[in-house]
Amino acid sequence: MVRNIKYVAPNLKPKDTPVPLTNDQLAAIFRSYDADNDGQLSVDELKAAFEYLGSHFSYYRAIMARYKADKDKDGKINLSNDELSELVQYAHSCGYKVKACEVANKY
Ligand SMILES: [Ca+2]
Ligand SMILES: [Ca+2]
Repeated sequence: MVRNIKYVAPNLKPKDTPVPLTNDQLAAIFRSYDADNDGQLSVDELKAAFEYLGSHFSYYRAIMARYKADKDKDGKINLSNDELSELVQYAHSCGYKVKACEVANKY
């Protein structure tokens, strides 16, 4: 049974097994999606980031992320203060996984 594979072989971890992203990796990913380099993430930029993370509802995620993380309510996520950590926390709670080799290559 596939379900029990972790129990049967706890050390079996092929390189392409999807792994949860760490907060640091998530932060790096979000920073890289600041397309216009203004130090903030707009909803469109958030949407692109969530698409990269594999979200099927990237627009919804972007809106939710802004709702949760945009503390000063200026409509954008500031990448240089704790709005970014709130955003990372939100993304982390969604449980995105990326193939380990992809993350290693990119971030
Ligand atoms: Ca931006
Ligand atoms: Ca803000």
